[in-house]
Amino acid sequence: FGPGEWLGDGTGPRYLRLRSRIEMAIANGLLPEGAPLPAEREIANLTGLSRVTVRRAMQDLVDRGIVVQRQGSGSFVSDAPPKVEQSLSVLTSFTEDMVRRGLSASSEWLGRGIHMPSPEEVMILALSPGESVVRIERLRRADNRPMAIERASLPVDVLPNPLEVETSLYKVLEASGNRPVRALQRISAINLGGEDAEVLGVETGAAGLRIERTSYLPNRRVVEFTRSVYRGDAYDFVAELRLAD
Ligand code: 16G
Repeated sequence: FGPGEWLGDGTGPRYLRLRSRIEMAIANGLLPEGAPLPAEREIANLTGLSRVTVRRAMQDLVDRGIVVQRQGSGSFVSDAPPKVEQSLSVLTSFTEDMVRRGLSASSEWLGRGIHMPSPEEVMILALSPGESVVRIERLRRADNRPMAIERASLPVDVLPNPLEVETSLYKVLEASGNRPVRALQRISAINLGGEDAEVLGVETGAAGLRIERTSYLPNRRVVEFTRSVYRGDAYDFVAELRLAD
């Protein structure tokens, strides 16, 4: 861009206009993956914007994973795809989340079948004696990029035929009136190890998130207990906070 063209003709806060200008330059290949960005000071000189405005635009790009900053060597256009932002306050399915973002969801089966439950499954799913459990284990992909491994356990009567699940588990549950309406989720930090790291395509020890979701029907019956591991570099979980009443 020449001087003065950095902001475009739009309105709105200057840092947002600068940010979208940089995003556009990245999107149309003017700034390719891995390309260095000028130093903040240089951008400020070029554009006549204040350092504060430039820093704010850059910080936004860094927060979104679009730009990476390397200590001592400056800022670069990230060569990793941007993170997926996932809301923590709505109960949606993986497929719905991806479709909403214009990404295509797909799954690779790692296992599915009907089993004798473990003591943990009996407890969490509140199974009656002798009741079986359905386990489905999938690698979830967004636009072919591995995002998470999900291991779900369900009481067999809510999902009598696990082979019915094509891409979306919640779609099948919905069709039989068993879609969960409430869920509790616990998120913890982990280092991805062994097979999980390999399946997700990351180095052993890479950062990940473990998420456990227990989902309920309106009558408070547990429909699903899912333990997932997410790639730490693929997801940002976002929650809206309000003042307590
Ligand atoms: C989400 C849920 C998972 C659920 C799945 C259904 C988390 C951490 N997990 O990935 O518990 O089974 O959605 O998605 O959000 P599906 O309908 O696409 O199979």
